Amino acid sequence: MIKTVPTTPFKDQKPGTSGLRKKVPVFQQPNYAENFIQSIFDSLEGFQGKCLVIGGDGRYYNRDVIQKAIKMAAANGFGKVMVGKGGILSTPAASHVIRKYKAFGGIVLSASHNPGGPTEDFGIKYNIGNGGPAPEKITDAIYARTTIIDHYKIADFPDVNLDRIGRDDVGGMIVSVIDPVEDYAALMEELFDFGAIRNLISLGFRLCFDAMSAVTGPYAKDILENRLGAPTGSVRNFMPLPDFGGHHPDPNLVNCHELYEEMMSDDAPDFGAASDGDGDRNLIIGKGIYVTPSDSLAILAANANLAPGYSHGIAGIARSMPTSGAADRVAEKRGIGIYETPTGWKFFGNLLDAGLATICGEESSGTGSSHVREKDGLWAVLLWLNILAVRGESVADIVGQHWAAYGRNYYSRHDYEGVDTDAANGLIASLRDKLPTLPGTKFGDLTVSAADDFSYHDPVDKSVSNNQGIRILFEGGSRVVFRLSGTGTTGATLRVYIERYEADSTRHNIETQEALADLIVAAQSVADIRGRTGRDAPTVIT
Ligand code: G16
Repeated sequence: MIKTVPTTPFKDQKPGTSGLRKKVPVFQQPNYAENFIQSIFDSLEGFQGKCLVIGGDGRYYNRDVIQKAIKMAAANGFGKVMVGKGGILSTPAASHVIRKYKAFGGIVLSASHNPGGPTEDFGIKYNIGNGGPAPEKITDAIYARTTIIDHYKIADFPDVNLDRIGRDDVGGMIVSVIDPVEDYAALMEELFDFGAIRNLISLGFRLCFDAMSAVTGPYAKDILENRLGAPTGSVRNFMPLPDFGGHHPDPNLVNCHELYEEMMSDDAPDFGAASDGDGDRNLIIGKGIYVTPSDSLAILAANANLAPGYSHGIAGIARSMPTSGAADRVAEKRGIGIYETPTGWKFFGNLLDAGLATICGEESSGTGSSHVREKDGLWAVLLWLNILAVRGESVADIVGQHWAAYGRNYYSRHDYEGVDTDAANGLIASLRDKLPTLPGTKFGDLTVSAADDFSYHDPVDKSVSNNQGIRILFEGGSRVVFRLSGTGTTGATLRVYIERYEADSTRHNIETQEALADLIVAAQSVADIRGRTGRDAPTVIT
C-alpha cells in the first residue's frame, strides 16, 4: 500500500559541496529525511521501473534512512533497489555499482569525513547514472523542491532484512541485498597488478592501513589482507561502527597522528595509509615522509602507466583550483590536458565522461580516475602499492625523484574551524571587494601580480560557476587562496591554501611551514584573519 503523507518544507535543506549534511537530531525531525528524499525523486525524470542503488557508510542513523529510502523508492515507482548488505556501500563502491549495473542513480548516506553518532553528522547525497555526484543543475532543482514540498510518498511494508544477501519482491519492487565488497574488489583486480603487489608483500614489505572504524574496513581487509596477503592486523580499526569508535574519520595528520608518529619512527612500516568515513579520501605516508594530496596526485599521474589499467597512458589530469600546481607540471611535460575546476568532485564528471581527463585529484585528500565517478581512497592506496611494487623504490625515493624532475610545490592548508558564520562571510566579502586594488600591493618581499574570484567555465556543457574561491597570486608563482568549506555543519570553516614553487633541488628539504612563512603572514594580513575571526592560529594545519 502506498501512503501519501502531507508535509511542510524545512528551510535548511540546501545541499552543500557534497549533498545535504546536518546533525543527526536535525535529520531525526519528523519528515526531514523524507522531504529531502522526495525532493530528489521529484527533481528526476524517467526512473519508473528502473534501478536505484542505496548504501551508506554505516554511521548512526544509516539503517533507519535506508529503510525509509527503500519504501519511498517503491512508492515513487522504481522497479528495483540494490542495497549493500548491512546498509554498507562506500562512496566509490556505490559509484561502481551504479555504473556496472546501469542503475538510474543512487542515494548515498554519508557525511563523509565528519564525525558520526547520535549527536554528530549525517548526510544524504544523490548520484546520477554515470555514478557521479549530481551536478549543480540537479542539486539546485532538489533544493528548489525542498522549499515548496507539500507531500511525500512511502510504501507501507515491513523493514527489509539488510543482513541477508538475496533478492526479494517487496511491495511490487525488487530489493536486491548485495555484497558491498565483491564488485569493487573485482574492479581493483582489473586495474592493478595484484601479482606484483602480492610479491612485494611476500618479500617483507610492511604496510598499515587505518580504516578509522569507518566504511573502508571490510574493503581493505578483503583486498589488502585476503587478496594481497598482507599479514592479519595490517588493516586497523576495520569494523565500521555507528560512531566510528569516536574517531574523527577525516584522514589528516591531526586525526591520524598515531599513524603519522609510527611512520616517522625508526621501526616504521614501509607504507601507511588511511581513508575517511565513506571511503573516498586517502592519506598516504611513506617511511619518514608524508605525501601531500597535491603531490600524490602528481606522482600517481606521472606513474599511472605502471598499472595495467592505465598502461596505455592517461588522457589528461584534472585538479580542483585550490590543489597545488604540481600536477600541471606533469601534464605539461607529458603534453596532456590539465583542467582546473572548482572544489567538489562533481565538477570532474563531465571531463571524465568526455574522456578529457583520466586522473583527478583534490587537495582535500581525494584522488581518483575514470574507473568510477567519485574519488576513491583504496584506489589511491592500490595505485601507490602498484607503483612501489614495479619501481622497487621507497616512497621517499619516489617523492624525492619527482621533485628533482619537476620541482617542488611547497603546500599547506590552514583551517579555521567553527568560525562565526557572519564573520567568515564578511571576511570573504571584504576580500572580494579588495580584489581590483590588490595587484601591485606589497607584503614584505612579496608583490601581488593578480587577484580574482575563481570562475569555472565547463568545457563540456559550457556551464559557468562563479565565486569559487579568492585567488591571490604573487610574482614568482606563489599564491594564497581563500574559501569557505561547503561540508561543515557547525559555524563556518575558513580554509586558507598556501603554495610556493621551488625549482632548485638544493632547496627541497625545507620544513613546509618555514618555506611558506612569508606567504602565511601575507595571507593573515590581506584577509585580517585575526581581526575578523578573533583567531590567532588555525585549528588544523595540513
Ligand atoms: C567533499 C567533496 C570534495 C571536496 C570537499 C571539499 O568531500 O566531495 O570533492 O573537495 O568536499 O570540502 P570543503 O568544502 O569542506 O573544503 P567529501 O569527502 O566531504 O565528500
